[in-house]
Amino acid sequence: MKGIIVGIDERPDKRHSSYYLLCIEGKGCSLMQLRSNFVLDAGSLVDAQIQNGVITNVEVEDTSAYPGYSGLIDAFVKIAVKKAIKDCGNEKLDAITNSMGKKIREAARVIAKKVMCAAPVFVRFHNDADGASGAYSLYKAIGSFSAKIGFSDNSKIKWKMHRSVAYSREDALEDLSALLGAVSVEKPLLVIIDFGTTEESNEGYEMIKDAADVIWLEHHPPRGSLKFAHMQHYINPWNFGGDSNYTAGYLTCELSRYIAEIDNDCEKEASLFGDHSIYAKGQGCGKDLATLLDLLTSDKSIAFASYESGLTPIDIHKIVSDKGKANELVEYANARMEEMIRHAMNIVRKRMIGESYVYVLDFSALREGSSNKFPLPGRFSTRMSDYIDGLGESGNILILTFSRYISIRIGERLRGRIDLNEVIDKVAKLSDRIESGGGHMSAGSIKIKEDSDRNAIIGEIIGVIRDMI
Ligand SMILES: [Mn+2]
Repeated sequence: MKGIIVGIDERPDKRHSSYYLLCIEGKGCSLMQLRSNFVLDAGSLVDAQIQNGVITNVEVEDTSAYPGYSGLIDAFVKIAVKKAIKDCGNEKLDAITNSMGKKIREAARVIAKKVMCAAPVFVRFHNDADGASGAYSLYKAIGSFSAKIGFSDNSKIKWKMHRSVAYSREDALEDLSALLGAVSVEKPLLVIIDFGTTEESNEGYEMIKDAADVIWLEHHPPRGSLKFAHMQHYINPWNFGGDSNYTAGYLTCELSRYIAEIDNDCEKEASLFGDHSIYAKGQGCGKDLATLLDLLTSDKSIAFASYESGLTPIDIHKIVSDKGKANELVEYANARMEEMIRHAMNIVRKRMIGESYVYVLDFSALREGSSNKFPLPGRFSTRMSDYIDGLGESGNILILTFSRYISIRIGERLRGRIDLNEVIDKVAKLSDRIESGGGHMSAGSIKIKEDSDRNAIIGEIIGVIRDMI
């Protein structure tokens, strides 16, 4: 078998190292994970005899063949990754997708090439329905693409649910240390889905950018001076005539369709619904998947007996494939959400500003005595805001507090009149007690400094909003 050693997982005892052999012949391509009786170098062109997954005899033809071979891989990728994807039928979404099309396709090609070269890939996705549905779709696409080249090992791709809004220095250090022992002819790849568009990510990006290629799929409005916002694979609908209603999960779903022919309509709808997009239809499999992902990303232990906190798309796939279990979990999540909202409406404080109402809720009081982490405060505030919208008042704002966080939701009738990022900037100017903050136009959160007077800050938020409406 003639091919190139594209990657090695090195072990101290070389006999236990794994070698990845890529063979391209005509239109066919295969990638194999093998042991070897000989020590080989990444980038070598070899003619190998293989028995039971072990290289038993080998002729090394060229130890630095990779640069020449790279073009061959590019040519294969160009054919394997689609040139264009079909429209989905929603004109506005399709228009944004099409204007980003070239960039999405380029990113899809990068991912395909990394998979072919067994390069380490880290996918970090935001811990909500939007981020998780994007990751799940990408997982399906990579699985399908890998199968096409006869490769079933997915250990080169590490999925990590990300609980913060920034890609920090610590995150970069974690990713860098995970690269030890992995050798590939291609640089590792970091894929960020649905978080990170804030200045706090600058430091993490600076640390990782030389060691890995980065693909950043986002839909939060870019704010401040972002060192990564102009890099080749930063894709954000805000830069292409769209806004946050075109969700990051949806973007990832479209990218996935370039990589492989998969059905991801439910994931698309789940990402739109989960993030409250105006394009969400709010029914069918997407709504249930969003509920399920909200539950799983909040508290994995509700669905899995084993205690491992990180949720991966493999876990999601296990649940989604078991219809009975999935339905049971969706029912549970809906019932619990309803019960929490009922309870919240009993303890919420309500006051009037102008013709609108401001609701202030202490989330810790609501969750007291329960070890169940579902729902997390952020999405609870989104659902509660929906519920309040249904009351038919002329306008409403929900402010929810939990430990050092203040989460704000602008109700339906005030949307477009208040830009939360502007509110947060103004409050930050008034007060030196804000550690960080940001989000979308109508949904955002603030982290306050330790020992700050929360009520005083809430008072300032209400004051700023009052001046705006
Ligand atoms: Mn999102």
